[in-house]
Amino acid sequence: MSESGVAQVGLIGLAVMGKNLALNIADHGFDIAVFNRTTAITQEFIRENPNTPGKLVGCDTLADFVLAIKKPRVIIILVKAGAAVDAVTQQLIDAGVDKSDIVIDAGNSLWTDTIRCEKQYAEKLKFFGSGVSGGELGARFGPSLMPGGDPESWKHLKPIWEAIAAKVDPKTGKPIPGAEPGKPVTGGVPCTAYLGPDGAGHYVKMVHNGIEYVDMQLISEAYFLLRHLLGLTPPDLAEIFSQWNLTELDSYLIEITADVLQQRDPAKPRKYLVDSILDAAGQKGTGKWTSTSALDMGVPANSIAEAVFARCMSALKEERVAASKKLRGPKAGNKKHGKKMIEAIRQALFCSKICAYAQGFQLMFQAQQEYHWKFDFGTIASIWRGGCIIRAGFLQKITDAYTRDPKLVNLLMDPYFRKQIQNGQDQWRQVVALAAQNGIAAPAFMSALAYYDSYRTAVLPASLIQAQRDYFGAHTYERVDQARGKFFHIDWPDAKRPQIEA
Ligand code: NBP
Repeated sequence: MSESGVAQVGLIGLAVMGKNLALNIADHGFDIAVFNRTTAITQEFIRENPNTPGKLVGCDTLADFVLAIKKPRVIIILVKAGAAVDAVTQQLIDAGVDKSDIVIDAGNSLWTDTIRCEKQYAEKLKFFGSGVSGGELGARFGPSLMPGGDPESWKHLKPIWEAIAAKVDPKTGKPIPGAEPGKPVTGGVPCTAYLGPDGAGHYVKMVHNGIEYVDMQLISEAYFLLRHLLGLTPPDLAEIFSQWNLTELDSYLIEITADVLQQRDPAKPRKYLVDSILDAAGQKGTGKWTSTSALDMGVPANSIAEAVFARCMSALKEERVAASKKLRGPKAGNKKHGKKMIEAIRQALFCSKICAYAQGFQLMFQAQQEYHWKFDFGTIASIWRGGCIIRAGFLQKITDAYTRDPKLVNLLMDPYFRKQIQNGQDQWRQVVALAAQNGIAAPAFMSALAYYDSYRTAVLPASLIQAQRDYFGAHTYERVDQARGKFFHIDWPDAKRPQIEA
């Protein structure tokens, strides 16, 4: 049962994210009303957490839940993205939420849904969107939070979001570790900032996830090359990734990779778990959304899409097993490479990572024009420095790049990133060539290099594509010696005849 109007905030949806975020909010002294569609889950949650610094008010009905929260109500929804968000929003309206109340969808919703919901429910409540990243532990002890919506609503959410977000050291930009139940981190810069109206926060969260896909793919390709080119074992590799975590590659994903590679299989302790896990990657859709958005807007985010396709390819396990017995390639592996090759793969990973982030930021650059947002890219990179899955020392370098030049069109043009690629590109090319020669699939390394080489090429072969298009479909072409926007067409079959009399 609820007490009337005591809670400063409410939260609906007590699955992995909701439970942990509610405890994080309570740890920061906020009284919070909680509700879950399946009542037993609410009751168990309250039973298991009797002594939180802020009070947890368990509610069995939505009517009780709405009454339990002070007005104007701030209500966070953390349910499955899609239809459930609309269902819960409508139920809140039916239960008495009104126009002065703010409903925050903190799930992984498609940004266009957030734009639609803000409009659709405008007469009934203030609908707001926020990305939350960091998984279970992030939600519990400090996520990265990416809010977007009406700025007035943000004023009500801001104190809660700034309190519960991950914190970074203002001098080093590194995450401040050490939060524990009941003892949150105090001080530091919170990993949250208002990003813009309607779907801006969910768009940024989606791109974060797209980058996460490619970050993970690149790390797994580095692992695979080290294993198959050099014949290294999981514990050797764990050591290498631990060492890499002390370099420019320092990041949460590299850190957990080192941990993963040390893990023995609980069912077969002589084996390493990574060798017992089926090589078929799952996906929930945010990488696909990012790639679809890139295709829709014509932004070349090829490595992000490649990472999604790599998961699709991995899922074709049975077909790949059958093909492996029929389709021939070179014999992989040349264990003579040694330490120099380890460093070359590290450089290839770092250069590819720079290109992947360049694509993600280029995508957001285009989206802000499409949706009339005004992103501060330095701020976006800064709120990803802690709490989220792609957190990395590298993000401080991105913030620095946009501080140097807020109008930077592509990260590759920043002096720091230019220099890093200049330093690493010979080794990057060597690794990509070796992967090809040895028949080892490294699609994200290869597509990142193709992105780099295409982006730095003043004249691409697209002139021939335009000629072909004009030939078969009269699609017209622009000329190098005329202003952009002037289009030409010729009657192509005539071109076979001599144009100039000898
Ligand atoms: P899930 O995405 O697994 O959703 C489960 C929750 O949704 C349960 O509380 C369930 O209630 C509730 N729910 C559903 Br399903 N349909 C409902 C409906 N029609 N009405 C009311 N409640 C409904 O939970 P999650 O993994 O905690 O994720 C929550 C959100 O956060 C999602 O959008 C997810 O994409 C996003 N996210 C997740 C992670 C992660 O690491 N898991 C990270 C970042 C963001 P029930 O108990 O009654 O079934």
